Amino acid sequence: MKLPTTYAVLLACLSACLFAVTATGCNPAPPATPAAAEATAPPVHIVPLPQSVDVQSGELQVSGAVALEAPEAAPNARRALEELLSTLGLAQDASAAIRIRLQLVDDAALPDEGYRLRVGEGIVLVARTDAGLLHAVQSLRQLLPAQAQPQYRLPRVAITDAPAYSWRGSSVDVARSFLPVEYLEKHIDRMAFFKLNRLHLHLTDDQGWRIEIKRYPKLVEIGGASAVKGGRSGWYTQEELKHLVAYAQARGVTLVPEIDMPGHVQAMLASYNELACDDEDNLSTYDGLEVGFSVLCLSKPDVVYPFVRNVLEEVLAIFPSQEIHIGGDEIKDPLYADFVARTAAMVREMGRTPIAWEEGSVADTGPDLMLQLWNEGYAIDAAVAKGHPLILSPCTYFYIDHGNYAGQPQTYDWCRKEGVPLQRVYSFDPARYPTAVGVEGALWSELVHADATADDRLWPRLAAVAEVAWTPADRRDYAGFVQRLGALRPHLDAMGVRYHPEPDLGWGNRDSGP
Ligand code: TNX
Repeated sequence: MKLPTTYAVLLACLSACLFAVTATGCNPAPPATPAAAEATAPPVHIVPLPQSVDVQSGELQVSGAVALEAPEAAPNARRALEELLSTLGLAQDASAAIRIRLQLVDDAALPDEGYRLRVGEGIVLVARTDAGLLHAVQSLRQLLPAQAQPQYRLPRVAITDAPAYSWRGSSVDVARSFLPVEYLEKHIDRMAFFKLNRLHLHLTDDQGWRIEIKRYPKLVEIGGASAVKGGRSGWYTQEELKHLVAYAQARGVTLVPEIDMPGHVQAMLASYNELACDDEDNLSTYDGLEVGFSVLCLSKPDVVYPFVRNVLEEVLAIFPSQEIHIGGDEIKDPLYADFVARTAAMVREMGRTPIAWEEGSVADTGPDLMLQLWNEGYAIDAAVAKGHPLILSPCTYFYIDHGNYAGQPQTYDWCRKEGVPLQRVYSFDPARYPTAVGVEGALWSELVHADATADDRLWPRLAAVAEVAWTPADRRDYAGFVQRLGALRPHLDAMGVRYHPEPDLGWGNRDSGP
């Protein structure tokens, strides 16, 4: 159909404006290039929003095969790119007209995880590290469709990007209810798609112990067989965990183990009764929902500390993560502060950096102890003044065991009765805390007993966690986020994610969820 000229110009302007809005995350900006050329270019939808996206005129068409150039020193990015090409049915052929080049450069202007991505006559991905290149590949993946097509059209674009925060985390509680290795692999893939880089495994709690410790086999024989009522029991062998560590590493994700102590230890006490005080008569496994009732007998240091050291030695031999979480939440005990200080020192002696939940701030430790904030009401100012780095998981924003909406079945609301909807997660600004290293969305599993339920609670909210951690608040806006994330739905579908059908994204209505 031939449109009258004025309409055609108007339409071209409109789509160019829309496109500019998409590319910049809804910051109204004048189109940089002639409207007519942009009107035909495919849009840029990247989550988390990159530092800068410079859309140029025209597009790059790709079909059949591409020539791939990749340095030996970036094996993970190469593997990710090859996987992407194979998903899209693009062959590798050194003589193909379109070249994709992965390039490592020694450029001090690029932060560790930073990258540049240029789509012009070919595609060039540049970074200082394999991790940076991995992020570049994920951005390229988001510029392309989720599934194979006869031909691909890419916008000509120059992206420069780097994260605001180094800790972009997801924590999963596998202790209350177990998650199988296959689920965690999928979860790591999905995290990597959104450039999340820390998977914190809450491996132990009252209701279960999930990590094989060879020196203390009863921990999994007894503690591994237990779970919250209705939840899944089970445990990971050391081999499985080493496999997961490598799987995650290849995708730019670090697994951070947590052994929660000195409270939240009923599974531990039930397995090795000597860890309890002698007058303690409640030594069976536990499948209820209460917290704060069990504690290691800190007045028996000769029993407790060697046990803790032996466990940590095995944990550290599995997990190369620099940071190791020692728990420390929700327990009142006169020797609590002493326990945190001694255990943190133990981790430090072993060459790692301890993390404790925020209550650990009462311990007399150096400022290198990282604290994970979960309760905004907690007096954290002194710890901040002392310089403790903070991982931010305030429950009113990041406890995604809370509902996607108020009253969602099988969710907690003790921290926020309106639940923690997508927009709420997105509205957090980590810059409120000067020593923040990043943020982490926490999925507790008292009420999350199946993979599909975990998917519903994690997604799409973790995409908001990713953008909060990656993109500074002054560049973010919810409308732009919703538009970009909404467009990535086919990618989530292709990854098999059973996400919450979030109405804000146009993905469904409240009744269509599980
Ligand atoms: C608080 S936050 C807990 C967990 C629970 C969670 C439920 C924190 C460090 N402890 O033990 O699972 O609330 O929302």
